[in-house]
Amino acid sequence: MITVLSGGVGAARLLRALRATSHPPEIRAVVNVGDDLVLHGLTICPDLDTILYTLAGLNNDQTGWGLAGESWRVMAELEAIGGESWFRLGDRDLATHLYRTQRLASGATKTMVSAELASTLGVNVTLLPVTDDPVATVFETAEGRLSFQEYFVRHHHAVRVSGVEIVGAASARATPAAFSALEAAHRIVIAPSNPIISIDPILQVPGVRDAVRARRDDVIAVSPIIGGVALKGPADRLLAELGHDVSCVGVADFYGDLVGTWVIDEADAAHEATLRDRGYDVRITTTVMGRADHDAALAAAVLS
Ligand code: FO1
Repeated sequence: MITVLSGGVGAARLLRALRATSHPPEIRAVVNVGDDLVLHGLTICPDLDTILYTLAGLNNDQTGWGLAGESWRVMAELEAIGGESWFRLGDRDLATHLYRTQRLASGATKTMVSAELASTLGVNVTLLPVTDDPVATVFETAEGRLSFQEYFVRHHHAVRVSGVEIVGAASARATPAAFSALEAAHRIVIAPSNPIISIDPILQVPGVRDAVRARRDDVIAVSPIIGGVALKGPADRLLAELGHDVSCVGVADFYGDLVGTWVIDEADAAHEATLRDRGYDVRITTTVMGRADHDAALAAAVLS
């Protein structure tokens, strides 16, 4: 059994690649919930849903979020009557948020709802929100304090960030299922998700960082930075704005002693020696996913 610390798109694609191998192991994903929001009274969990839709084969691969072949009639009506429409919820996607919100109101946890949705959609990867308690990633920016989705969607992650706070993390409790996924895994994988705003909110939940560090020799991380840039999203800019080196070495330094082995892209082969000097084992392969042969090569590097 392997456990993958997961954010959104990068994690979803890695999980899909791992599951597509000829003898896939049992896979559990411990998922970030710092992006979650309540909008129109609905609880929306973008990273959980991106993984859910991707593994169900229903995702929109162009945007990286939401469902393929979506329609937008509710949003158009909402816009027409002056409602908040900057965060786009497709008609079919809305069903997920309605279902989750109703189940939470009747006493279910996010963990339970994730299992229900995964089962309904035939997803055979166990999706585990790291915590069922509320946590929220907040940005200190030139425009003031912004919630995750205000920064990410409303401002197109184009404002300068001077700090990131995971509100609620210190008092959140990791779920027993998340802890046991970390303890029981024969390998823990850190997905090529944004280290600062996807993986760190998982690690900041008390006990999680220690649980990962305790397994360091079995922790393998895939760099989300390739040749000094992030394939998607603001990871490169955030690393620079918060004083980190924008390279696979900068990401390695950010995680420090949590990781035993780094998987880096062929474009970063020149960094291998530096990573080995820092005490890491290193595997070099293509890390750009989306093509079957690339996915298979990356999955093999992670699982071998
Ligand atoms: N991202 C956007 O750029 N614009 C949107 O309107 C948007 C809506 C949305 C609705 C549901 C959902 O699950 C995700 C959505 N995302 C949207 C993606 C999301 O903002 C981010 O990609 C993740 O939070 C980062 O991992």
